[in-house]
Amino acid sequence: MNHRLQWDIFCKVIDNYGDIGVCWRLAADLATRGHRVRLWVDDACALQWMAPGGCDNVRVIAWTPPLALQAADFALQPCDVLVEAFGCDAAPEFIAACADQQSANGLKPVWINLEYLSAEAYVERCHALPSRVQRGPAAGWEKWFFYPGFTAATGGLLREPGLADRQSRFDAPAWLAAQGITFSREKRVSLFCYEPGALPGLLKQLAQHGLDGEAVRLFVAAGRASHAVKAVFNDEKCLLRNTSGRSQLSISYLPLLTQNGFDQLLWACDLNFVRGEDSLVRALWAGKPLVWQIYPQDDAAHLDKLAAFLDMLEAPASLRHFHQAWNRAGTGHEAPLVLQRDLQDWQTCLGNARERLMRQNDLCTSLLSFVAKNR
Ligand code: TRH
Repeated sequence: MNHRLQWDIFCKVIDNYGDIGVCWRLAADLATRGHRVRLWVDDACALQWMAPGGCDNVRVIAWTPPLALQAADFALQPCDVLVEAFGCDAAPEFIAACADQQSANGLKPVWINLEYLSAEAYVERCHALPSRVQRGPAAGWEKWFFYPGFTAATGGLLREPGLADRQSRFDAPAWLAAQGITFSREKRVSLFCYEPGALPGLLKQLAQHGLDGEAVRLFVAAGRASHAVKAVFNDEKCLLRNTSGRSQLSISYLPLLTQNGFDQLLWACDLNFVRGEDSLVRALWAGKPLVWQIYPQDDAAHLDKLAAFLDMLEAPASLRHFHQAWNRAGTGHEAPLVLQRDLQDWQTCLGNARERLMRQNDLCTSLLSFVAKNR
């Protein structure tokens, strides 16, 4: 059992919502397990809608120089664990303050570099490796690479205690009623994406055929996904109907949801389109068929990452095929037709993956035992 530790998490928001989304989840998870967290972030805007209620024992502090160490009570509550999220470097004055602490009382923080999520093989090789700090006031200290991942030899995935309970108590008809929609036989699909080239093709397919003949209600996430869908409708109004002039597709544009509200959306749907990192993990926990739009990198390194993820899933051919189309760069790609049979295969695949992953330690549990061993 860990005693109550003081964690300092440093987060730089690059773009989109994943960096802060993951850091917030980690901070809140640690706090609900009894720890204290200072979350230093250069742009906390998104927390206003992701987590408007905040969380006891998490202090969100602006990461702007000079760092407000005094106001953050650093001297009273020195850092036990320092987390640099996604390869960012913690503020130098923070490291200097940790080094001063060490000269005063001999204690130094466990220093963790929390990496991006990947199913690639290097993750198991590099997880929990130390790297010696070469210069500055903390020269000679160890920094540890900590990799989230999908196997027992990695740091695992964020999964807060109580998630499965919340999910099993979820009432989909009540959730739909709260959206002003009566429970019906429509297939429910959520869409959280960037601007996939196959989006017009998918919307056309859904409007003309639904999902293999069943009408579809598409819940479109606020922001880039909703702009992308509206742009297709502006361009291709006439294509989005079937031959009898009717559309099989109804669309609900969503406001920005809290992270808990976003989970509920994923639980309520029969098929979830997700992107980036955090929504992918949440869709895995939802255990429903999913399609992932991976964050694209200039050198196309994301394609290996995508292939490794599909291997980890043991994805059937139809799911791989759909992912290839959904992640192809450029515009105007067809979206492969999704049949009922495919959806059933995807459901089996995602249900099995959820079960496997649920048996592994979650990221917070792994971090806590790692810290206990390395203090
Ligand atoms: O926003 P993203 O595309 O973030 C990405 C990835 O993390 C990527 O790896 C990183 O390099 C890049 O940012 C900079 O997708 P992601 O990771 O799913 O994060 C979205 C977060 O937003 C997630 O925590 C869920 C949350 N969210 C809500 O809470 N409510 C909402 O309504 C929506 C749409 C999202």
